[in-house]
Amino acid sequence: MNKADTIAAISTPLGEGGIGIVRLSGPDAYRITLELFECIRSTEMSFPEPRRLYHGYIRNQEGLRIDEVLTAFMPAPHTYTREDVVEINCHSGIMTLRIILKLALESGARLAEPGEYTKRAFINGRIDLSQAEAVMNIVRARSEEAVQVASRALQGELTDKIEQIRDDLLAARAPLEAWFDYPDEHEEGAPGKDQIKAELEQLQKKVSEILQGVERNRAYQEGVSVAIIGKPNVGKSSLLNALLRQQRAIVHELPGTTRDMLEGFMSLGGYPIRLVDTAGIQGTDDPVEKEGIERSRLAANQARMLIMVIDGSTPLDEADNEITMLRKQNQGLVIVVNKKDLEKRVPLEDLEKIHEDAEIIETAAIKGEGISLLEDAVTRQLDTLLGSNSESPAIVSLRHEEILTETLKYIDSAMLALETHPLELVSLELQNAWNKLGEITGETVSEALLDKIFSEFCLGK
Ligand SMILES: Nc1nc2c(ncn2[C@@H]2O[C@H](COP(=O)(O)OP(=O)(O)O)[C@@H](O)[C@H]2O)c(=O)[nH]1
Ligand SMILES: [Mg+2]
Repeated sequence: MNKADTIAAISTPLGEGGIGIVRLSGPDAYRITLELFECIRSTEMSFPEPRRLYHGYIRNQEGLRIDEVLTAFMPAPHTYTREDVVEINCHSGIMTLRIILKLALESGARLAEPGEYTKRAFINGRIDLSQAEAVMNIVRARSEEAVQVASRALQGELTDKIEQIRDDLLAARAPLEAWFDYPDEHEEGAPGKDQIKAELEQLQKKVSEILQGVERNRAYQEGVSVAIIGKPNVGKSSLLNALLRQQRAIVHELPGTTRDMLEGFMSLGGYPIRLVDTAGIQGTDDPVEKEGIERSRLAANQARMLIMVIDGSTPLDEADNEITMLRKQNQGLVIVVNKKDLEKRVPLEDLEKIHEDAEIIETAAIKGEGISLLEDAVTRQLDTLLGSNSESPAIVSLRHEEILTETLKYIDSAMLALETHPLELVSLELQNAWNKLGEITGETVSEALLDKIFSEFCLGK
């Protein structure tokens, strides 16, 4: 990346719409824009004043007016990239936007790489790397909670926590290093192991706490998958339809109607949920149905939690019990006793005895009864599974998780070294931890990794 470059890109989605924005950033942003822009009232001496919208036209090389626009000039350093930035608000038509971009490129701008504006914001010190990643997560968020999590990261919440821990790591190392360098000046002898041990324990605790928030935040960001399982004809597809409030799946009195998996998306308690309707699990000779059942098992295996449906109007049998066995350890479970509009043949007490930690809800899926109770139960299960520890800062990326896990390993090694090795090794492990953690904020990160991170951004961001 050449900082002397001026970059340009279309910063709004390409399509027909009210307004589309071509954004320029860099030392030539003003010059290039002024070559293209015919301002209607540019007679003022101070034109262009910072952060004012100017009404005018973009003209091509022949002087032909291409579009009527509003243009804002924002001088460095108080801009997104900390460089001179110009935003040209034009009519959002695919061709208008492309032509204006082309004119900017012909006047000397270079097409921005994906994420290059944000990368410049990072390189010019406006935000750190975790904040830059938060920008991407805001753009990609699929639920309100995901937006909030990312927004907290953008405001520097994670940065603050990480910097705190890095400071603590330095503080823990300082007496060790002082001792190595000037042992003569320390009449009282080597730093006390108990003191260091206490500090290391604190550090372990702080890093672990951040890691705890990981799964929950990831659920907000990427969603959780919930599989509806049960015997044929118990009302799984009806339940999917009732939850999605649309006739997504075919419901039929014939068993084996759902032969393949169907999925739908909904949001519960802020979690984006991928709801999977599966083929009823039962013994069969039909090869298509068999394949469907295999897929049901796979879906059940991959789901974060299960909604197991039972037909409340027929007594439980061996097949119901077998399906229960599909539940894995740590998998959430809500049992739905469906068809409550019919005479009840399944005593709830029996189910409660077998599934102590599951919630049991009665529904009449075809009438939409009990659905909101079911939604509450699913939300509660997810809250429990994912830990409602909202105190922990927003960790949303796998990258952060890996770094924190590595950091924890270094601190663990330091702890081990404290017992068995010379103190030099303790200090070395702490330094490793400090370096590792710096990769989150971007202080100790390689150019190649930066390129990789920013290349995942969308164009124009
Ligand atoms: N009475 C009654 N019938 C239901 C209810 N839910 C589903 N059914 C019926 O049960 C049959 C099977 O439903 P379906 O949703 O296809 O079950 P699936 O095979 O588990 O997906 C259909 O005839 C539905 O109309 C319910 O709550 N009450
Ligand atoms: Mg079905």
